[in-house]
Amino acid sequence: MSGSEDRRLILALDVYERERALEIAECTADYLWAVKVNWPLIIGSGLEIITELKQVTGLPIIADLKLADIPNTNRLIASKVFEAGADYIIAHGFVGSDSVDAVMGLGKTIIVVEMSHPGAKEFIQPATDKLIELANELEPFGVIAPATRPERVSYIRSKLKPGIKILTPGVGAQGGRAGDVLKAGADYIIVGRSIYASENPRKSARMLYAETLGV
Ligand code: O7E
Repeated sequence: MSGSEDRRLILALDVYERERALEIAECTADYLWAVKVNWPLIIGSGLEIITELKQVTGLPIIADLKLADIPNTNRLIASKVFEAGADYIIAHGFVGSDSVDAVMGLGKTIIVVEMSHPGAKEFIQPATDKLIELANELEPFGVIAPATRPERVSYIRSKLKPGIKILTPGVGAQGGRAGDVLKAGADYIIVGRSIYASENPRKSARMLYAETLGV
């Protein structure tokens, strides 16, 4: 294990309970680039969990709220979440550039251009080219692309402006493999159940971290 600059693993901390979340984050932090907080943890533990996770891990926190509202509502939500200490927010792009822009005006933003589940083929994948165009225009920190489809990650990388990061959920429980998706052009892998639901989260995080080295 070394400095955070070579870390490409993001923990998707999708548990409800505050104590469990803090315990898992603390014991895996050495192998992570960031911790991603989604609705289950915010509903279960409150927004203050963002501040606590930052204190316990010292890592960046990604608030995965998949914001998809009108600009004013996106702004109202994002401002409270950044205030709580989130370093990045994930927003949907399909609601349009004004809605995404409202979030980007407040802090670092990650736009969804394609999702990892089978249903993503129905509506999101047909819009991916336009969502990539939106990202190229707005230049967010990064985009979300599916680790379950490395060929789509290669495609997205080929169309995306250099410098915009690609973050890929779907490794492990959803069937994606770290090496394949990193080789396809992903910058980071996002992993939830394969770490937090394993018998030994620290060991699982260490093994995934090792897989990301040297790809
Ligand atoms: O399958 P797991 O348990 O490894 O968890 C994956 C996490 O990534 C989980 O928090 C899920 O909500 C999220 N995710 C996907 O699985 N697929 C996507 O397409 C997008 C995300 C995600 O991170 O959303 C960002 C918009």
